[in-house]
Amino acid sequence: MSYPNYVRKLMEEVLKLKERRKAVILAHNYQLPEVQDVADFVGDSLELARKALTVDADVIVFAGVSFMAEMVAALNPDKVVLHPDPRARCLLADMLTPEHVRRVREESPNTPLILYVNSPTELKALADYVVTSSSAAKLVSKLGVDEVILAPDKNLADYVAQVTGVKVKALPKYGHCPIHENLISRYYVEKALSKYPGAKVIIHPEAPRDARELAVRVGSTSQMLKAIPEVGGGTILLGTEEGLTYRARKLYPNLDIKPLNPIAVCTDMKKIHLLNIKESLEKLRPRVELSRDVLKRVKEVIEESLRVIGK
Ligand code: CIZ
Repeated sequence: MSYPNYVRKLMEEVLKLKERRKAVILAHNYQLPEVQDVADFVGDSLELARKALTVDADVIVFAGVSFMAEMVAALNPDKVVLHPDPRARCLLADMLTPEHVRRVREESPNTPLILYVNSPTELKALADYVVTSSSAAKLVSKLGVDEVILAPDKNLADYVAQVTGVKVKALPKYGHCPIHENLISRYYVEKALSKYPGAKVIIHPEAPRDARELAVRVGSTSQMLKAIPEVGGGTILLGTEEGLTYRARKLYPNLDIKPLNPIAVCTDMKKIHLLNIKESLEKLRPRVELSRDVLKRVKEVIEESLRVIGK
């Protein structure tokens, strides 16, 4: 991508500072193109948290929303994890409250409580398992139970129930990502298909069922990227936050890849940009600071979840 001079200069400054600080930058698939381009690794939250385990650096700058930076901190307790703007939160994660968890534990003490990674870190510490959109169905199948509780995304809960045949209770009943619920809805899928007849839709499981029905593949951002060369050419429409399209076009420059809805923009993801990344590298602030006990418990829950999933 060719950037204006102002952006190019900032990119160079960030890269120099990164070297001086011996830091790595991890960027989520939904980040701005220029942030993806200065990052050492780009991926989904789990890929990035695992990548952090293998990097030879004392400082990690996390470009994404807060629960993701906290997951990296939980899995890497000895590293300094910087989150350039802690106001970059997740509306879906914030739909789950301690009261929801307390009540469901009282009402259904023996039903496994599974938290989607898009959830508050303190509440992950109270869950039985933590999943991503790529691992949710696999974990539920492997548990071998008739019923689970999945929080906080009702669409992911519905998708997991559809794929596994297990009863999946959504907690809370209304939890959703406003970008996927409203802007990757059936209306926008039909609108895109009328503009690009015959295009193949690859969609995220946070989208509602009636939108998913029009897709050839459903998956997490990393699964969507993998599916692109497998769906048979022609125009491919990515039904998720628009940032994934930049990554996809970089990976597959010869394919015709478009965002299903170009206005599906997560403004929280876009709160991270070159200026605040540069500032955080200069000041080594803001750091992810959560109680050691919470981070330790979250690490245990994530490790147990990975053990069950069998990776
Ligand atoms: O786990 C992630 O990174 C999220 C929130 C979505 C995805 O599918 O990658």
